[in-house]
Amino acid sequence: MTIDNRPLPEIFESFSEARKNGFLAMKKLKEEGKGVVGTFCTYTPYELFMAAGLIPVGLCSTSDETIAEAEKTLPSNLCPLIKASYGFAVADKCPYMYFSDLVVGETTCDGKKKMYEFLGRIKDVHVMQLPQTQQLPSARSAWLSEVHRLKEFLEKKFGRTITDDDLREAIKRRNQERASLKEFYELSALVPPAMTGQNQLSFLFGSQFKFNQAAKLEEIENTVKRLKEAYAKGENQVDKSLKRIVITGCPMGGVTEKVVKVIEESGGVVVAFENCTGAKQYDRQVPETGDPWTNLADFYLEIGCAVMSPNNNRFELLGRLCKQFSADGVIEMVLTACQPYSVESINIREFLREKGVPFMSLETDYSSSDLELLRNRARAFVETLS
Ligand code: BJ8
Repeated sequence: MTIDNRPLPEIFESFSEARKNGFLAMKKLKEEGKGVVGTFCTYTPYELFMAAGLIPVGLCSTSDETIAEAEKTLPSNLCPLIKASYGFAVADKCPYMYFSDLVVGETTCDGKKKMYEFLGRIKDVHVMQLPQTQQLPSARSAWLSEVHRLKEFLEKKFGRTITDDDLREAIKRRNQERASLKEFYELSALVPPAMTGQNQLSFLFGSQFKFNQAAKLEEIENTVKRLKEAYAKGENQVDKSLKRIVITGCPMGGVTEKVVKVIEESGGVVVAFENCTGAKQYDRQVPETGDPWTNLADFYLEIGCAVMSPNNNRFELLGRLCKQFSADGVIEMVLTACQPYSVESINIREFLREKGVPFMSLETDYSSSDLELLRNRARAFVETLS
């Protein structure tokens, strides 16, 4: 491992700028003849692309720049994530979408799955049929056959063969990355946490736009080491008196970092992200023994997203994070018009009430017009935490 001597703020900067800086790296990879697959969701079995020697990249857009363009086709009362994602594709403003040879989506919420039908008019789109429950054996076998269907599709489209050993190797590599990112964010379980929530979020979000996997792993491990050293020397910048907040709800990144910012300007510090930007992706490992196809399919089906009914796994993870990160409170971010998360919010409130953890749900979109409202609500919530 090489020693990374850059100061910590610079390392964080390298991850927060990763989405922008990754454009050039992606262009180079394309020039080298690599195949690129754009994805939208945590249910996408990432390891399959790695096993096929393809480059996966997240496409979910996180700004309102192209929403007006999307609304020429899609209804305006859709969630901003769906509209922005489609808008960037149709306006040809997302280089990652431009470079993607294929887009893989899943039938998660209704808005997203119907959006893929329109996206299919301008890109090659493969949609995996995701069951909406984890509890039935028929759901497991249906999802496993969807994983096999994707394998066959990739083999045909890219002219590759994906063997069991290729998949085993990819599972191993992705597990290593998950473990190192988990070790990174678990440094915020310390009291005080080893980093701010803004730094944690931009690091986790940025990590998906670093395409050299070995170099990325080394960079994450170096950062963990540097953070531990700084913490041991008492160089930590986070005040012990700040109220510790766990975030739950819809995925974050880009413009929705505003939620973390207002919390951290109001006497709080975000210690953990239960959502798809954080623990939901990195908390567990795909088993490395046994049939790799079944292991992969089962692992992804178990993701605790509100599109599942019932969604016990979200509650299990959230309860565990509250304990591990000594949460003073939980704040949920629900994107406007997201039905799965806004309805499930009622159950989350009841669940946390039983545990004695204060809870607040914030609804927001990709604009900055509600910044003052968010700030006032965050301040009022943090003040109530004892
Ligand atoms: S696994 S959270 S990435 S579906 S916010 S588009 S649910 S209306 S993003 Fe998600 Fe996969 Fe679940 Fe994660 Fe629909 Fe809601 Fe919009 Fe959403």
